[in-house]
Amino acid sequence: MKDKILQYLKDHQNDYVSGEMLSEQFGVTRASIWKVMKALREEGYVIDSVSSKGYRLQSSVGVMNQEELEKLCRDNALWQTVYYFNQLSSTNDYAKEISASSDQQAALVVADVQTKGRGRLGREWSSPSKTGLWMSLLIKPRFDPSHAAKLTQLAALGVSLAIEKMTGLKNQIKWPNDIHINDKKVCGILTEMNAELGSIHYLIIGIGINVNTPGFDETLSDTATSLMLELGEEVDRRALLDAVIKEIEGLYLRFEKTLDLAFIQEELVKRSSIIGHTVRIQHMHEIVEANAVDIDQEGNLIVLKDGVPIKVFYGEVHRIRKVN
Ligand code: BT5
Repeated sequence: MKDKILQYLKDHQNDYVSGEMLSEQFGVTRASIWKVMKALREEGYVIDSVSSKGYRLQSSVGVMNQEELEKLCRDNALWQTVYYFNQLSSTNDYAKEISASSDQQAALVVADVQTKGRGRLGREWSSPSKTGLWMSLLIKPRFDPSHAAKLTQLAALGVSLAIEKMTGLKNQIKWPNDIHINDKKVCGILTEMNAELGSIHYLIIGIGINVNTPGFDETLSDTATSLMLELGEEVDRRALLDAVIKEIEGLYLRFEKTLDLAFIQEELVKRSSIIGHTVRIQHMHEIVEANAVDIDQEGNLIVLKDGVPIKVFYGEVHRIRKVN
């Protein structure tokens, strides 16, 4: 019934509709109508109510629910199917679940809050309610698994561009999977896949963006930031979600043709927070200190160690100092 009443309000957005009329139209009590209005307001719809006139839908800007997200993704080239939840343990885990049963080639999973948001290597990802974008892009590509890591670079650039276009905030990509603003992390990306030799069963790009997070606890306050903290005003999460998907989609469709990152290599280097710096890279138990000089067409980080170039595929990177 809620959906029907919402549709009615949308169809009559220029008029007030009385509670009495709605209760007759939908065959429910006035108290039920009041409850529906309360629920819609909790979802973020702005509904004006005037005692002598009734209710009027003023705005749906920023509302995140199944219906609004379906509308948003209807015309997407790839990610048209949406699964929206108030709460999930992890959008990546849910994307994994549906990957087995669904024969869809691509799907988007979004949750308002994650109770077990994950970073790389099982680290915790703080995903408080309604303040961030916690989303996963599921895709079943036909290319070889060796290309998969490039998608993290592709997604990082997509997020970086979307943030800049929507908010004007300058941001940097910290290879391989973070977006930083003023040296603090605003977004993390977790790409996971299930594959066998020569073929990918599914690939999931999990993206977490701190959008309207008002502050962080002491474990994160020195290293994390949100768009709202940087901008000084709230950002429309739904519009940002839309921008992120459209950017990534555009990049992905170009990437599919050549399966290399030559077309974005320059941009990745330009936006990198570590190129031109001495960095410490940790991968498994190995720690290397070297100068980060480039990102290649495969999305690998190229560092110079004692003048010898080394290709880095994966790892934890800490920036130490600028190379003179
Ligand atoms: C990441 O891992 O940065 C990948 C994060 C991916 C999160 C998305 S949300 C949607 C999807 N579903 C999931 O379950 N995950 C994905 P990593 O590079 O390992 O960084 C993790 C570290 O970032 C933690 O150990 C903390 O230090 C820090 N951290 C945790 N939550 C944060 C937050 N909200 N903002 C900034 N830093 C955070």
